[in-house]
Amino acid sequence: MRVVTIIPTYNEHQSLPLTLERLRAAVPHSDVLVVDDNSPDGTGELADAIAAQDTAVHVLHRRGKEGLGAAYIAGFRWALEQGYDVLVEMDADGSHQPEQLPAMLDAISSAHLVIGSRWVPGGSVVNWPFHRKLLSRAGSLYSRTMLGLGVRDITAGYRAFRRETLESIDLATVDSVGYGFQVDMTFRVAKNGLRIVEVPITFVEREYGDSKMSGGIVFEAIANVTRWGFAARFFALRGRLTVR
Ligand SMILES: Nc1nc2c(ncn2[C@@H]2O[C@H](COP(=O)(O)OP(=O)(O)OP(=O)(O)O)[C@@H](O)[C@H]2O)c(=O)[nH]1
Ligand SMILES: [Mg+2]
Repeated sequence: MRVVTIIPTYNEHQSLPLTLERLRAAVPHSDVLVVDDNSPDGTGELADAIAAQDTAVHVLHRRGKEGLGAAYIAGFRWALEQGYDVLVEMDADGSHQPEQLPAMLDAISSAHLVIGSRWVPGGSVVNWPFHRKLLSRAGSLYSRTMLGLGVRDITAGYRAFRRETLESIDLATVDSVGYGFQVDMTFRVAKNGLRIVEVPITFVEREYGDSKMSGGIVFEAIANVTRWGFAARFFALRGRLTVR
């Protein structure tokens, strides 16, 4: 099983080296792809320097900041072309602990998508204020209800996909930017009738650097989920009417 861990970065020069060091120690058989959006703080150059010392580390440079979703789509395309069997998503900021990846990789042998989940028994969040926890849980609950999915942590960004799962999705039509991207991908995997498994993780809030979370990202997610939810109901209804 050839595994690659894709790490999108924007201004993560303090966090990235620590995350890479931990990842290479915890899961030495996983290659790494850093997808940098031309970070002004030099994260891209730093990633190049690390890649020059370690042949398992690769770097994809993009022209400018286009959001998490676009960075992942570019990373997926690269990794599929390179023939990887399992594609992992991981944040650079230390929130997703590399030491918990082996448990997720164990689970991918019997699932199409594994989600590292904060909101299943055994999962947790360290150092988040009450309002962030509430926003995350409420966002998951709303998305789950609107989209009719059983997933508890639908916005989670720590994931492992089998290559067939991504091949079953038309990546060219995925244009969500922030958390909406994670919800969008989950919904598409579920609609394709594939198996999603949640593995508990301990999510640790970043120590260094700034969050890229914004009101716009939250709004995009809520608006999209509402639209998708109503569209799914409309098509289901129309399907029933046609049958009659
Ligand atoms: N390439 C690229 N990476 C991004 C972009 N936006 C965010 N990222 C990266 O995606 C990961 C998650 O972003 P974060 O800013 O940590 O978002 P978050 O986890 O919702 O927020 P906090 O953890 O509270 O800071 C990090 O590795 C970021 O550097 C982007 O536009 N392009
Ligand atoms: Mg983060």
